[in-house]
Amino acid sequence: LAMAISSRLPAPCYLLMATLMLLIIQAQSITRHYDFNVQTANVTRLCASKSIVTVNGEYPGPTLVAREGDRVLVRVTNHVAHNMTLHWHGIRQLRSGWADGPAYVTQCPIQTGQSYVYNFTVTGQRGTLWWHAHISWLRATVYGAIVILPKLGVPYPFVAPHKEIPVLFGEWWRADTEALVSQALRTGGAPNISDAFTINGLPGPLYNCCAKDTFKLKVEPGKIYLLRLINAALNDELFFSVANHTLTIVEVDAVYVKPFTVKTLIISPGQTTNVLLTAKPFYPKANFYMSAAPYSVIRPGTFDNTTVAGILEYHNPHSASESSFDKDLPLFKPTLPRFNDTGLVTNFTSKLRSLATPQYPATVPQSVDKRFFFTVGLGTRPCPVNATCQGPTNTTQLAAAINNISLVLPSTALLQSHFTGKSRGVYGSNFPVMPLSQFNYTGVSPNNTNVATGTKLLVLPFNATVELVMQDTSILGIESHPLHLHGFNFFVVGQRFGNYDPVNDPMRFNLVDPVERNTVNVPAGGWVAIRFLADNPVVWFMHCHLEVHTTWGLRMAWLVLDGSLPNQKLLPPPSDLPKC
Ligand SMILES: *[C@@H]1O[C@H](CO)[C@@H](O)[C@H](O)[C@H]1NC(C)=O
Ligand SMILES: *[C@@H]1O[C@H](CO)[C@@H](O)[C@H](O)[C@H]1NC(C)=O
Ligand SMILES: *[C@@H]1O[C@H](CO)[C@@H](O)[C@H](O)[C@H]1NC(C)=O
Ligand SMILES: *[C@@H]1O[C@H](CO)[C@@H](O)[C@H](O)[C@H]1NC(C)=O
Ligand SMILES: *[C@@H]1O[C@H](CO)[C@@H](O)[C@H](O)[C@H]1NC(C)=O
Ligand SMILES: *[C@@H]1O[C@H](CO)[C@@H](O)[C@H](O)[C@H]1NC(C)=O
Ligand SMILES: *[C@@H]1O[C@H](CO)[C@@H](O)[C@H](O)[C@H]1NC(C)=O
Ligand SMILES: *[C@@H]1O[C@H](CO)[C@@H](O)[C@H](O)[C@H]1NC(C)=O
Ligand SMILES: *[C@@H]1O[C@H](CO)[C@@H](O)[C@H](O)[C@H]1NC(C)=O
Ligand SMILES: *[C@@H]1O[C@H](CO)[C@@H](O)[C@H](O)[C@H]1NC(C)=O
Ligand SMILES: *[C@@H]1O[C@H](CO)[C@@H](O)[C@H](O)[C@H]1NC(C)=O
Ligand SMILES: *[C@@H]1O[C@H](CO)[C@@H](O)[C@H](O)[C@H]1NC(C)=O
Ligand SMILES: [Cu+2]
Repeated sequence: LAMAISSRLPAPCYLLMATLMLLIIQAQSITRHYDFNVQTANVTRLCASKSIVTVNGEYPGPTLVAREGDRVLVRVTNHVAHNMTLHWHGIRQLRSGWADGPAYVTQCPIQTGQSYVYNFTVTGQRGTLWWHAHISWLRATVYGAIVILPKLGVPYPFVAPHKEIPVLFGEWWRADTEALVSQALRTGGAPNISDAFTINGLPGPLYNCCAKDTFKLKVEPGKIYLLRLINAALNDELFFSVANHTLTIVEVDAVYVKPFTVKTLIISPGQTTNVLLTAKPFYPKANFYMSAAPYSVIRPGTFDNTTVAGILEYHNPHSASESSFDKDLPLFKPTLPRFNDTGLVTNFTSKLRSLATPQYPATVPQSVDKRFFFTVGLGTRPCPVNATCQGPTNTTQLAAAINNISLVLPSTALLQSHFTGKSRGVYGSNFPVMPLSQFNYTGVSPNNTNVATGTKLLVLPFNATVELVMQDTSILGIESHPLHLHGFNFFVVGQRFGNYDPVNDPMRFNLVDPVERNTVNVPAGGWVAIRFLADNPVVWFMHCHLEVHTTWGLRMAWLVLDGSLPNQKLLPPPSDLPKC
């Protein structure tokens, strides 16, 4: 139409029209429709074929692309024998909690043969997030990238990349993970560790018989690439490095950061990190491994310490002979840190800062309405009568807790029971604001390591400013816990090792440009302080993103009350919301 009209108009009018159309396009947000069919697929990894649960038969699953401001409708149809829910990790879900996804928190599962349309808008976010199953351990294979493009005409606050590539780290078991986790829950012991890590579903050349299953990143000399890194592994924080190249961090958890350049980065399960990789200016006549391996302070042998590698291949656009992977070229490997290199992790995380510019401000709450102190860590539960358990002793099972409470999920959804006023007998509203018993959290572990169980929510008034300090404990050993909060981004205002000092530590808080994210590590034997604005009703899950710890109970839920204005209330549930 514009062309037809413009041909009959003088040039200035044409320009004006083009400008107007651009403005209209910019203002427009669209609805994006996705069909996600949950179905099994047979894939071969580590020389063995295995039937896995997937979306649309893809592993990893399809990339969901939206532009800031768009509405997204994902119709999920469950064709497998397992119950299913999907979570849009990091999407704020403003007033659309029904679409958040954690099973028995915001919804009952989508049962075999049923479907459910996840309906949400992408508001005030741009960057990389991801989606994953949020029931049992099905996210082992059911996950994919979410790419949120900036609004039309809005550039990145960094150099425009030549190409953008999602790079998803995963974790692979030869065994069936659902069988594995149900057995672990029966015995009270730790589930078997994984057999491999993957990059975009591929274990790569460092595992036996996997050379053909290798992720290859093809680059051209001199070009800049945006890698959208996602740690979708279940239980492992990962170091990542590309031989002979540096990585410039530009965004984490779909929030821009002040750029900085490293050789090695660390990424925890649940987290996303956008990095720029600049290809060498000339064809280097070499190939380079890009590798990831775990960071852990727990006992060697109790975590998967293998290394996944992909290959960075240079393609010379002007020379056909040099345009494919050549085995005869030298292959360089990055030097990954030792598995327990906490110093590097601390260095890296201390460099993460919000952009804090007028266009991308850091809206850190400067005053605090509600202060909370949570201990996070492991513990035990007594073995059922007459059973033999495989916990730390044969009379105990492994457990984990927040403020010593191991959350028991109800058999209906917390949000539904809240919304319908049927919370009695489902949950209590008395989650403790601090630990019931104080001890030297990072000193000698108390003799009684048992946790309590319960289904308790912590109630927040609408729009309260919250400060939460999360303190690791040494019970059964210190460990770093990536805590993920649904429904909000938060600012990481402080973190240190040892016990939190409520008098002196707040004086060192960064209230100017702290990093804003949705998943943060409680450092091993230390604490982290976060602040957020509770502007999103109603029920929001918070949990360790190490799946094994979530399973043991390192999880809780917030109840953010509706505000008084109509636009401060949770919308009514969609008619197809699954029932329990
Ligand atoms: C996977 O393989 C099994 C055994 O070979 C077969 O019975 C099944 O139909 C296959 N499933 C799919 C989705 O191809
Ligand atoms: C999605 O949610 C919006 C806001 O509640 C609603 O207006 C719209 O009808 C919903 N769309 C579908 C397909 O359910
Ligand atoms: C890669 O780095 C190694 C040292 O880490 C160096 O010896 C080698 O020359 C480099 N190769 C290229 C092609 O950059
Ligand atoms: C991985 O752990 C096993 C068992 O503790 C150990 O034998 C092996 O050397 C470790 N490998 C690496 C690469 O650290
Ligand atoms: C890391 O692990 C090695 C081998 O287990 C050990 O010798 C070393 O002391 C550990 N380093 C730290 C900082 O814990
Ligand atoms: C941490 O960073 C400092 C300053 O950049 C550096 O001197 C130190 O070696 C780093 N430590 C580790 C463990 O990487
Ligand atoms: C435990 O075993 C004893 C002896 O076999 C039996 O009498 C008792 O009923 C059992 N208790 C439970 C709770 O199963
Ligand atoms: C449990 O452990 C104790 C002490 O280690 C041992 O005496 C006992 O036989 C064990 N019980 C079972 C059922 O294995
Ligand atoms: C807590 O335990 C640590 C490690 O044993 C010790 O260094 C510290 O002094 C203890 N703190 C207090 C307040 O007792
Ligand atoms: C643990 O028990 C031992 C002896 O059983 C006792 O000496 C010690 O004081 C207890 N420790 C704590 C922290 O209660
Ligand atoms: C919510 O709180 C923030 C910060 O305290 C304030 O700026 C904002 O106006 C409040 N919004 C509403 C709707 O009350
Ligand atoms: C699926 O979910 C429903 C509703 O919560 C539950 O009754 C049923 O037992 C679950 N089925 C399986 C196979 O877990
Ligand atoms: Cu999550």
